[in-house]
Amino acid sequence: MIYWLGLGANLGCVRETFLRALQMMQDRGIEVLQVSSLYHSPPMGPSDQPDFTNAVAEVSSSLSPEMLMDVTQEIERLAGRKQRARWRERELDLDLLLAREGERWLSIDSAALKVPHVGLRSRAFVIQPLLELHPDMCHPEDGKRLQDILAEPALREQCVTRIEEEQQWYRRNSVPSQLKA
Ligand code: PH2
Ligand code: MG
Ligand code: MG
Repeated sequence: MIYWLGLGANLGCVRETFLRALQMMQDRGIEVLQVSSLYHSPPMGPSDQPDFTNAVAEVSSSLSPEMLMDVTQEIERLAGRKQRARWRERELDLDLLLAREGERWLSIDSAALKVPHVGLRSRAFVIQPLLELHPDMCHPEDGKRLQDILAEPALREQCVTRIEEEQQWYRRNSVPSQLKA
């Protein structure tokens, strides 16, 4: 199964937190295939909190979506995430955005988990990094091109800016999976 995960945080040293989170995934057998650049954006929701840094990771795993969520929640805890209201500050937020098995997109609509992520359509800070990995990606639910969704006025005004290229923040600082073990 291929999964796309949204990484987000606005507390602590976010770059280090993201690097450690991706390393913890690899340590748990989740193969990190591709990672986007880092992006900055003003907080969606209450504005009395720091700007967020976001990125997207494409990973491969034999885990079910539910089991993958257990792992990402464990990693959020290990990153020191505290319980706060929705839309508030985060030490680390790992969101399951999309999942695909072969040619088939996964669709889950349970109380605990919704895939595709319900915010995918309205959040420029996840669409922009996704498009960096897959410029032609479409929303599985209606086939709309993510590029066209990003061009909508409500998304364009979210002011997402690329702050560090993938080679700079990730490739230079991560341990290649083939060198480990
Ligand atoms: N996450 C939130 C609330 N607001 N805003 C941006 N720009 N990026 C995020 O990841 C984000 C947010 C968590 O509740
Ligand atoms: Mg989130
Ligand atoms: Mg979340």
